[in-house]
Amino acid sequence: MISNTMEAALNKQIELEAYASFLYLSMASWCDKEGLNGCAAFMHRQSDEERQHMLKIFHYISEVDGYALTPAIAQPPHQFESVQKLFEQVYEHEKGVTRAINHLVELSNKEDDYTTLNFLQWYITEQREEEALMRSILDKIKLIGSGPMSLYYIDQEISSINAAQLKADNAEGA
Ligand code: OFO
Repeated sequence: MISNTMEAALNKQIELEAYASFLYLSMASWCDKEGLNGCAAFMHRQSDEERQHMLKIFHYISEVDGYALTPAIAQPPHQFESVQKLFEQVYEHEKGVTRAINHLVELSNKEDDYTTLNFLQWYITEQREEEALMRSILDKIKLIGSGPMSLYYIDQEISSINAAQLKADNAEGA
C-alpha cells in the first residue's frame, strides 16, 4: 500500500521521465538533421532508456496498489544552438532529475515508506552514472575544440560512447 502523497510524487516523476524521453527524441531528430548520425543514435538510445525509467515507476505504483497515471507531456524544444549546448542542456536536465529523485528519497524516509526507499536505490545509481557520462562527453567535446573537423570527431566519439553503452546495457540484460 502506498500513501496518496507518495503516489502523487511518483506520478510526477513519471511525467519527468516521459518528458526526458521526448526531449532526447527531439534532440535525436535535430542531430539527424545536422548530419550527426552518431549523436542521433546516442540520443535515440537515451530516449528509449528514459521511457524504460518511466515504465519502471509505472509498474511499481501498480505493484504497491497505487494508481499510475499516463502524463501530459510538455512540448520539448526543437532548436539547439550547437552540439555542445545540446549536451550542456542534457547535463542540466539530468541534474534536475537527480534532485527530483533525491526529493523522492527524502519523502519516502519521512513517510517511513521503506519499500519505495528500496525501489529508489536503482534510480540513485542510474543518476550518478548518467551525470558522470554527460560530464565526460562534455569534457571530450571541449578537448576536441572547434577546429574545421571538430563536428566530425565529436560525432565519431559519441558514436563509440554509444556503442559502449549498448554493449553494457546488453551485458546487464544478459
Ligand atoms: Fe531517467 O533520467 Fe536520467 O537517466
